[in-house]
Amino acid sequence: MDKFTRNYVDGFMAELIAKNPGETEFHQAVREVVESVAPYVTANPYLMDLKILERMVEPERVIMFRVPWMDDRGEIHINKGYRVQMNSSIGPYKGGIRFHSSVNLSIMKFLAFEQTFKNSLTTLPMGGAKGGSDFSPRGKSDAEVMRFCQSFMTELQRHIGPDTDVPAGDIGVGGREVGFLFGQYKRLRDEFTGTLTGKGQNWGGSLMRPEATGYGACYFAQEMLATRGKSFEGQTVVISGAGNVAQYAAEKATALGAKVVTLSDSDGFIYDPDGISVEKLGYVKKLKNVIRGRIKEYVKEYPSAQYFEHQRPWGISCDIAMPCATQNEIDADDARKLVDNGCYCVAEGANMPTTPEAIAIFQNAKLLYSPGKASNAGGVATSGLEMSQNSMRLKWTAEEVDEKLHGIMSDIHSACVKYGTEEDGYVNYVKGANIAGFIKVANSMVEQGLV
Ligand code: NDP
Ligand code: 2IT
Repeated sequence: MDKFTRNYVDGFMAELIAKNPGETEFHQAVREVVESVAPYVTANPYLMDLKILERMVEPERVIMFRVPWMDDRGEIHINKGYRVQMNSSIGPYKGGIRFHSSVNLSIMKFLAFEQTFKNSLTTLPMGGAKGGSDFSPRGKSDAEVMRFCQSFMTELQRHIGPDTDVPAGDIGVGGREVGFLFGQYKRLRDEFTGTLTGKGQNWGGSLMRPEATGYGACYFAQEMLATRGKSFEGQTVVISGAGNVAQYAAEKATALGAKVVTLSDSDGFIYDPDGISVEKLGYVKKLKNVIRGRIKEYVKEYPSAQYFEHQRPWGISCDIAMPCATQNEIDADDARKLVDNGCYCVAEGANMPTTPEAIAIFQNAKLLYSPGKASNAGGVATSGLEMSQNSMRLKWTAEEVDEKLHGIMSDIHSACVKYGTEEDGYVNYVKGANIAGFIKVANSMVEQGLV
């Protein structure tokens, strides 16, 4: 990076931090993008004159609201509700809703910012947004979750709509929560539209949407592996998380011939050296989605596996790692362990799971490393396909959706190669994804004037 561009990045980041104090995850996400796109911006000075990057980091709208609800014992609780509508230059706002105790404005803004570039990469017309609450569904009854979702939607419904903003799931928001949210939306607005995605199969949901993020991450990894003449066949895969993304990443990796040996939750991880077979994964799905239990129960069912309390799985030797739980779950020590143990491919299912220091370790070691905004885009892409089906009032077959998903992941990979290939031939997928995602949004903003 030349000196002028370096100064531009440093000045930009200093101003961002001063204007958004304490929002560390947001700073981290912005820095990653700005480092990638700054050479393009300084080479096209009209983008600087028009303050495109400055506009991109200021959300078009932030909605924050009170979510009061009553638990089963009659006690009242107050949670915070958020919707960050980051950028609508290429389509209606689109992005998931997260219910987790850690949710705060910084996390909402980082996720909405990432979503803007991810959605641009999908090639579909979707802007960027994210929402959520510091409510944790963990340990709550179905009735409590329903009352919470109804209260949350009572406020959110005035800010969303099929051509305005279309939420979906994320951590803590799956089929059950989308159902309760949709029911309340429909009741208050008196309209049956595709305003949420990830809906049930009987009421507008797309086939393959539950599978899409995990499957898409594997399709993306397949493309990366192919650049080195490799495939999933016979490879050992370490996966974190045990939720929606992790389950379907494990399912597809296994179907493609790999052996998946770990899954985790926020309490610890399980290591099954024999591999988590289709049958064992069926047990995990029931455990997590129906019984809503903890991953440690796996070792009671399958005693040849081990449970490691309060640890992450990155010390287990593998060929391919797929972080599918949460942000900053791979730090520099974890990255060193992965590299030292022979891991050569990291495909992110989660959003920003790797710290900047860990990314540098992967890239210096020339690993195949893809950022979430590229490799987990299959989820929101299939949400986009659900929106299309809802608008047309028809339903595509699973094969049709899967084929489109596959094509989109392959196109995202090509875009990363186009913009991210370095002089020595190494594909910097971070750079590629950021520049490819940025150009489309930036050009759209230029064309739409100062708004
Ligand atoms: P789920 O709620 O279904 O699963 C989340 C999993 O991650 C759980 O096993 C959970 O464990 C674990 N987890 C959550 N928070 C933490 C934490 N702070 N530390 C350790 N483990 C944690 O969510 P998803 O599978 O939908 O989401 C996983 C990741 O993928 C997130 O980063 C999300 O943003 C991203 N993503 C999701 C998409 C989707 O379509 N759902 C699309 C694209 C990205 P526990 O039960 O203990 O909380
Ligand atoms: O981070 C993500 O891309 C999601 N949680 C999915 C968003 C969506 O609208 O399907």
